[in-house]
This record gives sequence, C-alpha cells and structure tokens, in this order.
Amino acid sequence: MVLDRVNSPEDLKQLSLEELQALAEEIRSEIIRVTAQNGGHLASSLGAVELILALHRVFHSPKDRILFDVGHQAYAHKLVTGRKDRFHTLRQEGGISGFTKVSESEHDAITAGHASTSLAQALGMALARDLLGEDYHVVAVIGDGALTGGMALAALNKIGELQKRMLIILNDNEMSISENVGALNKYFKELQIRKWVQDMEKLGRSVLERISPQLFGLVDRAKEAAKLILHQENPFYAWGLRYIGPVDGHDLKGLMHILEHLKALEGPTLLHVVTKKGKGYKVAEADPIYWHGPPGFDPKKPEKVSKGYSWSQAFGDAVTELAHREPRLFVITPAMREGSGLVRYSLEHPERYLDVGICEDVAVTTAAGLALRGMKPIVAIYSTFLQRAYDQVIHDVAIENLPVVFAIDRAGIVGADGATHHGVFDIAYLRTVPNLQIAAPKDALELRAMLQKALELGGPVAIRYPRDNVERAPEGVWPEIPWGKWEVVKEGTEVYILAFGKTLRYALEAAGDDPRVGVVNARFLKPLDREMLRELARYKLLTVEDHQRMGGFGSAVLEALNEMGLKPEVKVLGLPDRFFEHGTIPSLHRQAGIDAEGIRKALAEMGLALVHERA
Ligand code: HTL
Ligand code: MG
Repeated sequence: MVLDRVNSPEDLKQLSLEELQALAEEIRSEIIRVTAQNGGHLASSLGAVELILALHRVFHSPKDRILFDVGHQAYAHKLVTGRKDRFHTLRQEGGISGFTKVSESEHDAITAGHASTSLAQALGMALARDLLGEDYHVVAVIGDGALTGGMALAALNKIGELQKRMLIILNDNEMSISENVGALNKYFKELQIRKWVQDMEKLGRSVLERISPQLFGLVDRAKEAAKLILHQENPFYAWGLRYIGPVDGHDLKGLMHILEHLKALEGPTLLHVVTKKGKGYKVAEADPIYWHGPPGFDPKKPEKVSKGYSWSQAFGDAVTELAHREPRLFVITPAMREGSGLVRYSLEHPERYLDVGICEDVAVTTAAGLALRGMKPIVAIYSTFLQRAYDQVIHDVAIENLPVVFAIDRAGIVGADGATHHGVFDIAYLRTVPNLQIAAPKDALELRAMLQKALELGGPVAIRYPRDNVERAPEGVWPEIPWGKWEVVKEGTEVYILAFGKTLRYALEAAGDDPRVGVVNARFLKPLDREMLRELARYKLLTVEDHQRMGGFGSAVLEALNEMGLKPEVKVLGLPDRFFEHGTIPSLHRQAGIDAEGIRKALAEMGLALVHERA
C-alpha cells in the first residue's frame, strides 16, 4: 500500500505520478470502508481526492494554509495528514471529527461545519500574513454549494478589492446536497460548455472533420450557441480576481501542473475545478444526493436504507397537505430539501417552494418579503443554521410582527456531526425576541395542530423538533390544541417534571408509575402557560430540555416564577455551559444528564430517592 508510506503531506513529494494515482484509489477504498461503518460525507469526499492530493503535493501544509469550506469533503486530507490510524474513529465518540478542526490537527487551517466561511477566513489569514511579514500560501477550497452563501460572495468582493495573494479553488460538482441553485451555478455550467466546445474545436480541427463531418457540424453549432457566453465578461474578472478554468478535477497530473504555476502568481486567483460528486463509487456517482451523507451501509452491496419516519418527514407531509388547503402557504429551504423532508412538497407545490441555496439569511428575509405582501411563508430550517439568520429574524420579521413560521428541525443534540451542528442554542436566542412565539410538539399530530394554528396567528412562530423518528400521523387528521396551554400527561403528588419537546419521553420513562411524580408536556415556551405554572408551583418542579441550560426553557420557567413571586423548589436540567463533540445522541444526552437516568438522579436529589431505587 502506498498509503502505508504516507504519514504526512511531505511524504507525497517523494511519490511518482503512478504511485499518487494508486494512492488516490487506496484513499477511496478507505473512505468507503470507514463511511460504510460509521456513516459520513461519502460522495463529497470521494469527489475531492485528486484535488486534495494535488494540493498537498504542490503546497506545504502546515506552513501553507489549506482551508476546506464546510470541511465535510476533506477525508482524503485527514488520511494524508497523519490521521490514517485514527480514521476508523471518524465521527465516533472520542474519535476524529467529520469536519476539519483546528484543535484536531495542525494541518486543519479552520474549524468548519457550516458553509461559506473559508473565503473570509482566507482573507483574514492573508492580511495577517502580510502584516506580520510572513511568507506562506493561503488556499481556500470551496464547493459550488458553499459559494451560494452570501458570506462567501461578500468576502469575494473584498478579496477582489484588496488584491492579497491567495488561491481560491472552486470545487464545482454541480451539486449542493441537492442539485445546486442560483445564477452563478448556471454560469458555471455555461463555462463548462465553453470548455467542451473549445476542446472539441481543437480535436475537431485535427481529427473530427475526418472521422465525422456531422459531429463537427454539431460542434460548430454549439460554438455558435456559446458565442454569447464566450464574449460575456467573466464575473470573477469583474470582481478583481484572476479566473482560470474550468479544469478536470480528477486529472492529478494536470492539477499538479496548473497549481505549480498558480503558486507563483501575485494577487487573488480563482481556479475552477470540475469534479464528480461520488467519483469512483458507482452508486454514489449515480445518486449523489442519497450518498452525500449516508448512514452506515454494506460496502459490498451498498443499498439505500430507510431510516424510519422522521420528524422532518412528518413536517413535510403536514405542509404538503396544508398547502392544498391554504393557497398562501409558501415553503422556503436554504439548501436542505431532503434533510427537511421537503421532496414531496417540492413536487406537489413547485410554484410555492423555494430553495435559496446555502443562505439562511436570504431564506428568512425572503420570507419577510412574502409575508409583507400577503403570503404565509414557512422557513424550514435546522436549528444550527438558523443561527446564521438571527438579525433577519429580529430585524426583518419580528419587529413588524410578520406571519413567518420557523419550522426548526434538528433541534437539540444531533449526534455524529458534532459541535458545529448541535441545535442547542435556538431557544436562548429566540426567546428574547419580542413577538416571536415558541413551541415544541410531543408528536406528529401535535406538530400538525401547531403548524395549522401558527399560520393563523398573524405573527412569527417558531416550532422546534428534534433529529429523531416519530410515529406517522394519519393523513387528513388535523387535531386542535389550545394554543399556549400545557398538558398534564401524568398526575403527581410531590413533584412535576416539566418537559419541553423531545425530553418528554425521558420524563415519562423516569417517572414510571411513581404516584408522586407528575409529568407535564410543556409544549409552549413562549408564551409560557403561567396559569398552569401557578398551579404547579405548589409542588417541586424539575424542568428538562434538549438545549443549553443557560437561557433555555428552565430559565424561562424560573423567570416566570420569579415574576409571579412564587418560590417552589426548582431544578433545571439541560446542557451544561460547554460544547459537546460528536457522539451518539443517547450517549450525549446521558453525559448531559437529560435522559431518563439523569432525570431519575435529579429526582433523587430532590428527595424522591425511592423512584431511583425502583428503577
Ligand atoms: N447551511 C450552512 C450554513 N452550512 C451547512 N453546512 C449546511 C447548511 C448543510 N450542508 C452541509 S454540506 C452542504 C450543505 C448545504 C452542501 C455543500 O455543497 P458544496 O459541497 O457544493 O459546497 P459538495 O458536498 O462537495 O458538493 C453540511 O452540513 C455538511
Ligand atoms: Mg458541490
């Protein structure tokens, strides 16, 4: 194995082209083997193997800084930067991260997970380098999806102005997680056609004319059609960047050759590299959407597995049905059609569906525009990515109390994606915003009830639900629940567990049949059900949530009790004030003490030890 001889990127410098090509295949096998075990970002990483090898061959990491946007495509980078022995621990608790992470390796230039940050970071690094009188290369690798983000585009604007020396590699596979969207993406396709036309033209002069005059005619016509494009100004030039490409991102020799040349250039350069998502693994090439981030699979017989019926699908089914009745309903996703359960919706209601690309800010503010002109937009968004649109929530939606519904998916601990992706801040950052109401359903029926009602309220509402499966609600059933009212699920005589969202299940499990322990589905966080809280304040209270303890549901309960002048004994369970890395959801919940065991322990501390013993 060539990989056996590669312990750092410097070792690549000794290898012949043939050895490097063999290494690329070995790396692919290793990526497939380990993602089959652990799940992970398979297709993206397979597509970037040659690019990564060429970069590490030509540049000198860690002196030169190679930044991977999102960082999910960098498995080959991990394998050649001294982590091959730990690569089997990818995304496992205690193992290496699925993204690049500064604290994990000196070769990881940035900590990433969220998209579109690399260009601004590269600019910052180039500025620091020049100010400190240092000399190294800064290379940012950014996908066509990540380049749909406003942050990346805004950084380009400044990069073009400042003219610092840096190399931007656009890794264009025409895919975000779904098909990529946006005007630039269309333009990239046109550039690829132009390249094809030029290649054909060269080939045509020498060979084609002789072999097939018809085919040559075709090329001529294509050239004619592409003429407009040929003469159009390249937007990167307009931005002040040198544009080079498109080049074949799997041609190792060609890539090394061109990178060697680009190294010598001053100012910012963008190299447009065309890659195939899933390259080298048939199923992933054929269906890069499923294989973008599959769970484990059998590498010999790779098959799609149904992960069960998720909250995302429950949401997708609900809005699909609702939209048939509510002509003003409109759903926006920032690049997460599949993840947010919106495939069916997008097919049944294409005219009231929008994938804006990886730009959560644009998703929220477009919703504001829709709401200002009479539509009822729902922004389907992951908790962690809504962080990107906080000002838009306040400034564009909440101030004028606009009817925008935020369907917040992946709320709480999300598991293997780790610290960058856990959705554990949304309650804290949303509950301080006036006008905005916050709810969390206990099951798919309650989700339907909340969605339906939220659309009628006339102001912003956030509905949060976890990364988990849920029992399917029957089609056509639309229950009503009293808005703002909690639900006593189990009566108790000494203590009430107030559970928000997913933790209700843990609370019921912990309470068992102990008559002293009551359980409340505290499904509305804002407004809180103060009436019920006042009643319950006669008992001891234990709040539990899958969210930071600070500023979360428990805090809201404490604040309300304080305002009402009530002083029951209260204990708050939630995530402590630290970041959680990757791991399984149950394991991380256990560590945070918010699962059934943690709740039992808390009950014991509140003097209900018997409950603990019985369990
Ligand atoms: N929104 C933000 C701000 N960050 C992320 N990471 C997402 C959403 C979710 N996401 C990914 S990977 C990805 C998205 C949308 C597609 C990136 O496409 P790109 O790369 O073209 O940049 P490719 O996979 O190689 O085609 C993750 O969460 C990992
Ligand atoms: Mg892409």
